[in-house]
Parts: sequence; C-alpha cells; structure tokens
Amino acid sequence: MSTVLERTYEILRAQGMTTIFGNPGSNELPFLAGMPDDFDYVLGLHEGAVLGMADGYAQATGGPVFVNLHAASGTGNAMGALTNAHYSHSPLVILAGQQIRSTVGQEAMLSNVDAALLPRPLVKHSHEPLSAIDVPRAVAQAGFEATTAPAGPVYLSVPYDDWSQEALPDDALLPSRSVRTAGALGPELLAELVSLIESFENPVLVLGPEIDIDLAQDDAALLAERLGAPVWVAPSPPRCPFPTRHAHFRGVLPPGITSVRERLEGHDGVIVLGAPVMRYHRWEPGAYLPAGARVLHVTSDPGEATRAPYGDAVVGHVGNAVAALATAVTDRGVRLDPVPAPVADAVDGAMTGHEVLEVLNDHVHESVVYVNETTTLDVDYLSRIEIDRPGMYHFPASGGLGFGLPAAVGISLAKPDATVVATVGDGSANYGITALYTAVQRKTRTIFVIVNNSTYGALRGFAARLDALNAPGLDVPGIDFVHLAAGYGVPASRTTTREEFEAAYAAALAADGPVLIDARIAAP
Ligand code: TZD
Ligand code: CA
Repeated sequence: MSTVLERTYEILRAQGMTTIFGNPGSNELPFLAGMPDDFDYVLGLHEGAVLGMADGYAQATGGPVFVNLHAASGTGNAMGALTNAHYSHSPLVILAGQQIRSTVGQEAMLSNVDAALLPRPLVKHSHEPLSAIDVPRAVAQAGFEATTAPAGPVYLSVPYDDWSQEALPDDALLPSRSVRTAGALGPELLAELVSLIESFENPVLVLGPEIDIDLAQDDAALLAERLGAPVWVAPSPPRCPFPTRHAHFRGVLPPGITSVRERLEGHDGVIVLGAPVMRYHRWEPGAYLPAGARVLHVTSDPGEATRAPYGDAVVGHVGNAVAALATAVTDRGVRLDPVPAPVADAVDGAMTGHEVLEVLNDHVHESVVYVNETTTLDVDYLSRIEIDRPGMYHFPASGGLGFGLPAAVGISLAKPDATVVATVGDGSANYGITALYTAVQRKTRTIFVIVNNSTYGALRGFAARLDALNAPGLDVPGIDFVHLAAGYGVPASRTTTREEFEAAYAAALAADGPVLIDARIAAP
C-alpha cells in the first residue's frame, strides 16, 4: 500500500521532476518531510526568485520543473515571475500547500480560498483535487499539461492532510503513463504552404522563441538561404531563434506597429515562425503591414493563432514545420550580404551600455550562456552579441522584471559546465536580488553584471515619448550593489571605465563561484 505522498514522488521521479525549487511554509512541511534522497530541494528566499530560478532551469533543461510554494501569500509573491514563465511557455508544475481540507471553509490561517482561481490567467491549467485520492492522478495530469504543446506553467493546490492518505492501488499505473503530441504538417497542407511561399516575390522571415525551444535554428537558416529572405527576430524576444552573425540576420523588430511595418517594407510575404503575431509594447498606431503583404504564421500555441490581429495561422509543431518547409521550397539561388555590426556609443571618462556588450562579446567562448535584463539594451543586444548555439540567450518573456538574477542561477544549476553571464539593470536587480543567496549556497558559475545607470532608463525613455517626464519615481540613485553582494557572500567589484570593466570581467571568467560586477555606465 502506498500513500498519496509516496505515489506523488514516484510520479514526479517518472516525469523527471527530481529537482524542486521552493520556499516552504507550514502547509508544505508534510510534503517536504517525505522527500526521497534522490530529490534535490533548491531553496530560494523569495517566491519570485524561486519561480525565476525554476524558469531558467526549465529553459535550460527543457523541463518539466517542479516548484513548491506556500499557499496564497507564496503564490502571490510568485505571480510577477509567472508572467514571464507563461509567455516563455516554460513547463513548470507549481504545487502549493493548502490548509487541512476541512478547515479551508472557515478560512483558517494560511488557507487559500478559491486556490485554483488565484494564479489564473497566468497558468494554462489550475486545479485543487476534490478529494485526497485524486491527488496522484492530478499530479500526473499537471506534469503532462505543463509539457504538452503549448507548454506552460500549471498550478495544483493540495491540502496537507491529503499526503498521509492511502492511495488507490491502481495509481501504480500512473508513473508509466506517457503523453505525446504529433503535430506535423501533412502532405497536403505542406504543399499548400509551399505554394503560398513560392508565390511571394520578396519574402521575409520573422522568427520567435519556439525555434530555439525546438532546436530548429539550422533549418530556419536553410529556409532563409533557399528563399533569399532576410531574417528578423520577433519583438521582445525571450530567446534567440537565429545565429546573429548569419549573413541573413537583420536584428530584432522594435516592439511598435510602425517600427515593425517600416522594417518589413518592400516584402509581399511575411513568414512568422514560432512567435506570437506580434508582442507590441509601445503604442505606434498605424497600418500593421506594408500594403498588400500577406502573413503566414506557424505556432504551436492555439492562443497565439486565434488572438493575432492579422495573418493565416497554422497550429502545429514549429520545428517540424520549419524542417519540412526548408527542404520543400525551391532554392532561389539568392544569398544576402551581412549588415555591418553597429558601432558602440562612447562617452569621455565613462563607459556606455554598448561598451559593456562589446566587452562581453570580445570574451565570448563556447560555454557562455547569456541572460539579459537591461531594458534599455533589449532591442540592441542581439545585434551586438554573437549567438551561435541554441539555448544561449534568455530575456524575461513578459517584461516582468526580477527574472534576470534568478533565471541565471537556475540556468547555472541546470548547466553546471556553462558560464552564465547575466546583464541586469540596476532597477531590475532589486526585484530578484535574493537569488544571490542561492548562487552562493550552490556555488554556481554565474557572473552578474549590474549595468548601472542609477535610473529606470527604459521608463525615462517612455516618459519622454509620453510627455510624462515629470512623473515621480524614475531614478534609483544610491544603491550600493558591491555591499549588497557582500551581504549575500558574493565577491564583487565596481567599475567605472571600459578598461576597469574589461579587467573585472576577465577575472570573473577565471573565477569559480558567482561574481558580481557593479558596472557604472553613463546616463542614457
Ligand atoms: N515592475 C516589474 C516587476 N516589472 C516591470 N516591467 C516594471 C516594474 C516596470 N519597468 C519596466 O517595464 S522597465 C523598468 C521598470 C521599472 C526600468 C528598469 O530599469 P533598469 O534598466 O535599471 O533595470 P534600464 O536599462 O535602466 O532601463
Ligand atoms: Ca538602470
């Protein structure tokens, strides 16, 4: 006879979820006390950091990844980080503890009233089983829900008196279950898409994160070459879908309607692969597309397909579709010349954000993985940094700050041989600073570069556009990141010139635990 708890751990093991990111509370203790020895509990000090680390870990491993949070208040603290995990399609199974079943109705301390409602709409599935004996099945379902396309975070609330209950004998069937999706293009649909693409005189590709998730960069490059098409990255990319030094690479589409249209000018066919259409940010009203352009959109996410304001969408496996299209289209025999790399801004006596990126790029090597959370360098980053491998670049998918430091630690935990380099704005760093604790405890190979201009630079940019520069709260002077790092035990230094930064960065690359550099840069 197995208990609900024993069966649950068997299912988690069978689904590959033996690393648990968590922050505990009383409701969670009976679950955690039964944790078998082959499981690893990674403690984070704030639920936003817990979820951000799990998100990074899931992006680096492919997931699913298990998260254990405290009921309502713990879940609430994780909600900001959940916005990123949701739009990254990160397969997270979040299990929150709940008060004793019979006491939730009286709202005993730490009960989570309407638990399944709380994390919506940021999870694709949310549930509190109606009885203890349904918990193991619900856990198995949660794992499959998280990984089945479109992948994404899911939520389960379990009262803590459920764990000691006896499980159904037939729950022994759960650990060996499997769920697979087979969403390839059939021959007729493939022929139809190829003929549409062949009809475009001057096509352009717009690629998104699913290309990186599906390891489809090479097929995307082949498709671009055979079509003679330039390649743009869809706005606000959470991952990098294309080698940034490829001759057809043109950069990241700035996230506004007019900016996108201007860059797509001259193209009669826009092929969007593995991205939403489109995640605009700043308001630039106008026509979406160059006159007469048609849009073909391939995504695994039915929601991305249905909510798009334009385009003909196909919901299917993106990697599969790109591979099929790349070999089926006619090679037009056209190859493009690369665009020259942009020149870095320089300021006398100080360093600029562009120079930080140049120094990183000068020291690139085969084990580097980048996390970027500098909101004034987001559009520029991929034009300046060489990305030539899958899984090499990560940015908060929803712009929910607090992702950078935790995700970098999560990626380090998943890829101990990688050097994870996180450029994080001085504003953004404050939403995820507690991740430094876990980095020290786990001695992760993470370099935290605080790109510090003492201001919410991106908000200053927005305030200028919106004629709102007299808004309060746009600057954040006086934060000493060297001392904050020291408080958590992370070796840290401050740099004010390019030369100092270059020396500190070279030393950080040669170190073996986490290192933080407070890189002071000129105001934007
Ligand atoms: N809170 C959270 C959790 N996410 C957000 N996106 C914001 C607030 C609003 N916000 C932005 O969208 S950009 C930004 C804020 C506060 C400024 C970030 O400043 P930074 O980077 O120092 O990290 P830059 O390069 O100076 O813009
Ligand atoms: Ca800043």
